[in-house]
Amino acid sequence: MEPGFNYIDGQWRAPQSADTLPMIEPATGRTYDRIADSDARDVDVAVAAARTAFDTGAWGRMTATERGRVMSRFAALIERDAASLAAVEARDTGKPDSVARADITALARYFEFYGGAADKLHGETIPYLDGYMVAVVHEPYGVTGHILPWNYPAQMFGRTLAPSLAVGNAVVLKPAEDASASALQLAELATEAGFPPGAINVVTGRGAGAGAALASHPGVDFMSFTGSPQVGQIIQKLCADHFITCTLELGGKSPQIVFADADLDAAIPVIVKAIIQNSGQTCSAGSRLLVERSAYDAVVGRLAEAFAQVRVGAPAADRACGPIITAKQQARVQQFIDQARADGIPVLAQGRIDEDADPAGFYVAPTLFGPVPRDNDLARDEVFGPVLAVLPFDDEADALALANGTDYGLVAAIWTRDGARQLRLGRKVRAGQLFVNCYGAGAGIELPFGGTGKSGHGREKGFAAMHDFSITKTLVIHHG
Ligand code: TXE
Repeated sequence: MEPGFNYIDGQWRAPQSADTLPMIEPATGRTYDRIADSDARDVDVAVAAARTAFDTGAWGRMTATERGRVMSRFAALIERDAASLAAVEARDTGKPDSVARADITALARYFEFYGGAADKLHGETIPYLDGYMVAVVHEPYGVTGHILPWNYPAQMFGRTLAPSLAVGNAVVLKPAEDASASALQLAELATEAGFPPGAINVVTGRGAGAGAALASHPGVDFMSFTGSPQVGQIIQKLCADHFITCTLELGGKSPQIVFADADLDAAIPVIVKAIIQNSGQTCSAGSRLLVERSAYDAVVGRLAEAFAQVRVGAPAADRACGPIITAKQQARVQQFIDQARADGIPVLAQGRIDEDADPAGFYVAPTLFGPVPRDNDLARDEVFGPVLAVLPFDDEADALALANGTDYGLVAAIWTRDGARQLRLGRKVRAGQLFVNCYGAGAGIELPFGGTGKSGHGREKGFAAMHDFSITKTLVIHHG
């Protein structure tokens, strides 16, 4: 890996400008290297390389089966290098070591799944007029642009690049400036796996620079963006300027609804994990807990006990939570906690930061608040940290109104033994994924994932992502 360089056309390329950005270790606050702060000229070179790979290069000439084989080889190389990739990821993001390792397994799984799926995106024929044959086929766009966040850099590399590559597109990736290390290492490894030059290009830099240049580039045919709603709107407007569409994955304020008849032994550990996982920096974090009033005391009592056990520490300490990604995000999360306290919302429990954690690291104590007033920011806004808001509800109608009472709609869960209620409510809660008596239920690479409203649009994962990354073409042949 060559920090300070971009990976374009199968080789390390010096950026046009000498500007760089620091790579900072969240666990210590120390700068350990620098990446290029690329500009529009670097994006131009990367898009041109991708275009050539698609139009006339080896990538565009490969059959779907051959593409799939390259992707499967890449999955195997990721597993071979898993230890070093996980170490890169843990240092760059602050993730606990075992979590970083699990992320690399998920990344390999994306390439395994989509490698196998590459030659299975079948079309269909449609009975039509006499003397006509109609075939519906799925074709690649050409060049897809990808702007990624910092919370799951390696996993997101798989989640958004693999389905696009499987369809046959060539890709240009702008990773988050706060966590670009694994993307650079992976781009080089992809060449070893057999991806031809230009199939995968990585350009580092700030969002307003390289990111905006990518989304507005006339040579990009489709954009995939994961990040904040504010920037999602910018991306959508930039795409509209050159008549392309985009997938937006913008986070959420996902509710878990717990009824009095729920199996609390099963629910409590899952509820805790859903908010502390990746220190709450997860788009699908279960950040709102809606509890039937009659069970409120029992639920928060058990939850508080579990929350108080949560430990926070450096990656090598392998606690449940690591640090927050940057000083800026740490301040944002802490501000939510301080404001909620100032608003008089009771703190039900807090996790504990290891005493030997570096004081210069970006640590936040996981915090459980309740009851949170319905109109408080904590009940509606995405904190993106290990902060859980508990709200009581009166009955099923009230639970539904609360669940659907934010601008988001990404994920939700219902905890109840009542089968009819599971179905009734499950169909009405606004969410792209709805869980019953579970949450997350594994990595779920096979399962379509995405949001509605402020959570964005388009679907990632499963075959749904391959459809998003392809154009449906209808061939109408008159054979007489
Ligand atoms: O996101 P940004 P930030 C949410 C979460 C978090 C908040 C802010 O609530 O607290 O967003 O995080 C690129 N043109 N999520 O500030 O700025 C940027 O370089 C083009 C939820 O880090 O949206 C990075 O690569 N690109 C989310 C990416 O956008 C631009 C994950 C995300 O950064 C750009 C992350 C521009 N003008 C944050 N400005 C999730 N859905 O999981 C920035 N970028």
